[in-house]
Amino acid sequence: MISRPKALNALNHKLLYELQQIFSELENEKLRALIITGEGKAFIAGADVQEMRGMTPQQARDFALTGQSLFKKIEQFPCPVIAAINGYALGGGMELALSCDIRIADENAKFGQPEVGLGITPGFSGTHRLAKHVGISQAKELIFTAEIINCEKAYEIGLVSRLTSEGMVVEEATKVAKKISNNSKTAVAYSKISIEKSHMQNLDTANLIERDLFGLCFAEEDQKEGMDAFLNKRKPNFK
Ligand code: CO8
Repeated sequence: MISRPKALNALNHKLLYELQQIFSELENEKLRALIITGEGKAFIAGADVQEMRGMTPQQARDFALTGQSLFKKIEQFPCPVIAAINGYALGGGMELALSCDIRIADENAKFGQPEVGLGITPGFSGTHRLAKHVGISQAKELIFTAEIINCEKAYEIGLVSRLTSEGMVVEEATKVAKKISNNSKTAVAYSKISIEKSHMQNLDTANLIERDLFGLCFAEEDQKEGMDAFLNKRKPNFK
C-alpha cells in the first residue's frame, strides 16, 4: 500500500526510493501476483509538485530517470502486478498504474495526466505507455487537454479492465490474483514476458519471442502436470 495520505500519496524522492527497495526485495520472493493500492482517498495524486517546483533541468531529468527505472522494474516484475485504483491516479500515479499488468478501478477512481497544466510533460514513461494502452489518439487527447476522467470513461477506453463499487477494489484485485495463482507460475511469467517483449515488434519478431518461450514451457514440470491433469480429468497441482 502506498502510504502518504496527507499528500494524497504524491511520489517524492523518498517514496520512489522506498518502492525501489521493496520491489528489489520482492523480486526474490516466490510470489504469484502483487497488488498495489493507495491509502486514503487517492491511489497516487502524481509526483510531488512541492518537491519538483525548484528543480533545475538536470535535477528534473534525474528525477524522471528514477521514476522511469522504478516503473520499468514494475513492468518487468516476475509475476503479474495489479493496480487496485481506489481514488485519484493522476500524473505519476497514472504512470505507475500504467506500468502494472492489470488495472482495476473503484467507482471513485479518477484518471488524468495534468502535467501540461503545470508547464511540464509526463516524465515517468507516460507518453509511451499511455499510447501503448489506449492508442495514440486517446493518449494525445488526455495529455494535451489534461482532462481528468472518471472510472467509466477509463473503462470505455480500455485503461482499466474491471470496475468495482466503493471500497471493493482490493477485494476484486485479490479475486483476480487468486485466479492467476491457480495457474502455472512459470507459464504466467513467460506469457507476461512474451506480451511485453513482443508488443512493439513486428509479427515475425513477436512470433520468434513467443515460440521461444512456448518451447521453454516444455522444459518445465508445470507443462507435464497441466497436460496430464487435463487428460486425466483432474485439477492440476502446480508446485
Ligand atoms: N504533489 C504534492 N502535494 C500534493 C499533490 C501532488 N501531486 N497532490 C495533492 N497534494 C497535497 C495538496 O497540496 C494538499 O496538501 P495540504 O493539505 O498541505 O494543502 C493535500 O495533498 C490534499 O490535497 P487537496 O487539498 O488538493 O485535495 P482535494 O481533494 O481538494 O484535490 C486533487 C485533490 C484534485 C487530486 C488535487 O490535490 C490536485 O489537483 N493535485 C495535484 C494533481 C497533479 O497535478 N498531479 C500531477 C503532478 S505532475 C506529475 O505527476 C508529473 C510526473 C512526471 C514527473 C517527471 C519528473 C520531472
